[in-house]
Amino acid sequence: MLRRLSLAVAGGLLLTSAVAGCGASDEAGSGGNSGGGGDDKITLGFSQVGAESGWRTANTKSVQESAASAGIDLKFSDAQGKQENQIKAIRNFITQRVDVIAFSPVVESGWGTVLKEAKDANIPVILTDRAIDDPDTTLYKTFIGSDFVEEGKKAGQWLVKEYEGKSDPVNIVELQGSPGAAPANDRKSGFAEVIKADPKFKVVASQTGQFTRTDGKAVMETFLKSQPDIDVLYAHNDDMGLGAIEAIEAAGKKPGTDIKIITVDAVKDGMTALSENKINFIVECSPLLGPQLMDLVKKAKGGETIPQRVITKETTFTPEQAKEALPSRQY
Ligand code: GZL
Repeated sequence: MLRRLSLAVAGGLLLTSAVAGCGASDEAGSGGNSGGGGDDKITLGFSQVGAESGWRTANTKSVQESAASAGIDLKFSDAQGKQENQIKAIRNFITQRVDVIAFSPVVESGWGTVLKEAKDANIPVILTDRAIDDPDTTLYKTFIGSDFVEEGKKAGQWLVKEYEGKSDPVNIVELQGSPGAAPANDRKSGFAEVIKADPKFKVVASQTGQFTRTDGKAVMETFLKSQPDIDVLYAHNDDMGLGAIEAIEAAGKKPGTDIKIITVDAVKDGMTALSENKINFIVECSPLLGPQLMDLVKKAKGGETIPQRVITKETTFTPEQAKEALPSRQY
């Protein structure tokens, strides 16, 4: 995490999340030309984490639509949440001699060997959405994505402000993202760093909900049974928060009132719950990385120098702000 932070400071380039391109995506899983599609058409091999959340769906749409708009031949692979599938996909892309490889690493560790194979094959690699913890930063050209530690801090800062001047204990339960994933590790550490300043804040239970609604609901049900007094839920993404809301309501409690809820992402369903005061605060994490990713792919193919770190610009939302933003929300 520290390495990534130094990268962020060294090469940080603030990035405005752009509008995703339009037009039907040509998901080239069904063949497409091997290697460069035609003389000048760039072929991009992209390995996606899976389809675990609303954020992921929006991210996939942004990548596919932006590739189509940019005239880039996309070979898209869905890893279904498994690192071994991503490693297999990257090896396939190398065999197919794609021009550039991009992927969202499902976990932070275990990428050195396969990325060394891509480097030896002289195929540039771009990390998108999530980072890796390998110390060898020559294994990839750039990492484009959010600062997850900052997202966790923003969640903690809201909570500190919300309970300013109060001295009663504040019992927090935490739904973590998928084990080993950079957003799970960093959203947890950023949040903990902020709330440790005041001993009234206590995380009484913390467990993974795998970034999904189903698991978020199931884990919240166990929290409600095992924790006599829950004041706050901090969920690492909207989907787990939405699952937890179902469990909270089934237990006869009012989400957003009896239990305050903070989530991360700001996808449409989360923003709708926020506008209804079922969630109290959302930290945005933009999935619309497609347009910027395609620019970086073209630059990498052309051998241009690109910043080692491209940080996506994002904000936070209160219920009032969600009501204003919803009509024009793209995801
Ligand atoms: C964050 C992304 C996370 C989202 C989740 O950039 O990797 O994965 O916050 C998604 O919704 O599952």
